[in-house]
Amino acid sequence: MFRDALEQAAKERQSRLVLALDEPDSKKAFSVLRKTAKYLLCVKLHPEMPLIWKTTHEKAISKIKKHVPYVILDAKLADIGSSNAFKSDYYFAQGVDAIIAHGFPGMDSVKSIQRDGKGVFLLCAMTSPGHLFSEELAVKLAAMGQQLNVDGLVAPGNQYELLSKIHAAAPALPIASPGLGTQGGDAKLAAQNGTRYAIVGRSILTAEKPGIEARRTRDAVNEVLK
Ligand code: O7E
Repeated sequence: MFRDALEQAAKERQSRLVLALDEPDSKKAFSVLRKTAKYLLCVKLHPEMPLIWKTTHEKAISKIKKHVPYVILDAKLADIGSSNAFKSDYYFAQGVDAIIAHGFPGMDSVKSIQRDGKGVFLLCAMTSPGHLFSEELAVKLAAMGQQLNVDGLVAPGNQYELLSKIHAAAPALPIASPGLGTQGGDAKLAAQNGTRYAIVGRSILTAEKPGIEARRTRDAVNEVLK
């Protein structure tokens, strides 16, 4: 499973840090990637980013993979099964290793993204203020993820109580968390509450020394999870 490959890579690279490559200037984006790659596990990419960089998905993904082993696509797929299926077919064919999906359209929609050797992360709640994911819904989504045996969950690294409830609802699944740094979450506290992979964008992308910031975040997570 992709889940096992990611965990193996985390051990080999001694990093559980996922860079959210949310930089519209491709030169800047790849400069940060070069400076931080040795501290990263992998990259999370929005599907629009290659278009913003005026390139193709295939080219952008293969360029990123010169630095890190995996690209997780933050497509947040939330459609009926047949549409989720053709979207994920396309993205996996471009070199994407895993896709992030919403669970509220139901189990069949998520199932239609699952492929041998490719990953699916299920989003259980969001980091944004005023989000509409109640604790009840978040826990239900986590249980759905466990039932579907997805590769991991996405849960907010800036809401520790909700994060730990999501973790308790699906203890077998690794959690990837955004919401760290700029959105107020602390990597070490998040890791203590269930985060296994830290997703970080702006606090690294805008740092004067992105390598130092990436190393600091990587070390904070590694202090909790060896
Ligand atoms: O705040 P930053 O700059 O560290 O970036 C966080 C990234 O995580 C950014 O790409 C944003 O789109 C994403 N994200 C959240 O910030 N909050 C969420 O609840 C969910 C995501 C996300 O990545 O969803 C799938 C993992």
